[in-house]
Amino acid sequence: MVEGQLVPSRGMRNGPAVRRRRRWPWSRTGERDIAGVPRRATLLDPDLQARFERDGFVVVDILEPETVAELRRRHAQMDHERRTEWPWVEGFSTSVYDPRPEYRTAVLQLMDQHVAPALAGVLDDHQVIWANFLVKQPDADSVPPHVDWTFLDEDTFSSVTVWCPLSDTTATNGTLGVVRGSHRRIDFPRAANVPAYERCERVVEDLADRPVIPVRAGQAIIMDNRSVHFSTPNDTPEERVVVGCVLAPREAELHHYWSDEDGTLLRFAIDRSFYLSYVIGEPPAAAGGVLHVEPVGKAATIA
Ligand SMILES: O=C(O)CCC(=O)C(=O)O
Repeated sequence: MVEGQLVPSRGMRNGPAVRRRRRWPWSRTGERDIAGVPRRATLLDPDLQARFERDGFVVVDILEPETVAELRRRHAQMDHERRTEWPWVEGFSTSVYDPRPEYRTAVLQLMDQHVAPALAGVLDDHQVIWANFLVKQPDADSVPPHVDWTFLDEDTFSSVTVWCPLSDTTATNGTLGVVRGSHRRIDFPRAANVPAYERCERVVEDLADRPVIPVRAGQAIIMDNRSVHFSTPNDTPEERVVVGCVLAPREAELHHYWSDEDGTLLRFAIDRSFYLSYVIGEPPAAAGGVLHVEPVGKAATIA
């Protein structure tokens, strides 16, 4: 299959996914982590899993047109007054940084209701842990190459971003691009308060294959969170709205990394409620949803 081609999901073609008997969860195509341990599989389809392991992303058709229309309608009805705008990317905003827990809960419920069921036929027993609308206003800037935070133990598991636009996206209105294979180079924890742009660029500077991926409304780029990615400017008069969820294997412990004042890198074990109330950018110690915390080294040398 070629990127951008439709890949029918089992959930879509055969009705709601039937919960299957648990089976050996490890990758059937054999990606191994740096220590040589096989990784837990992400996708149900072995061909897609092999492509995902090789490239760090796949493109899959996940949402029916009615679901896309419903998500557009619901998005238009919400009060996005306090979503975060980024001074370094003019015209780009993200809903998950909105400080209101009730707003974030409403977005998570929307994704649980409309996106998670579609993904149940594509991903191998995953849950949504981060639910986000990513918006590019007309004339918005590009988002420079970067890598997402670490959400779990990446020696064993992959977490994924599911980037699913609610209208067709191309290079002219802010589609996503990925540095192919970069996920195999990114082997360090990414803390929320330790910028890693330069380190990421350095680690992948010789990787020239950086496809800018056109995506139809309802298709999704499913991307390993270790992948370096970016998006193009929106040079059109239309707002670009994308569903951007992070999903993790259901059994995986969830992590959030933070560098404390003396530069110690802390690993917080959290539950799914953490990202509903945690004020992103504040020290996470007092946030709801923290299960325990452990120092794992010096941020400067690890992150
Ligand atoms: O939606 C976009 O334009 C970029 C999204 C992105 O890079 C991210 O969420 O990390």
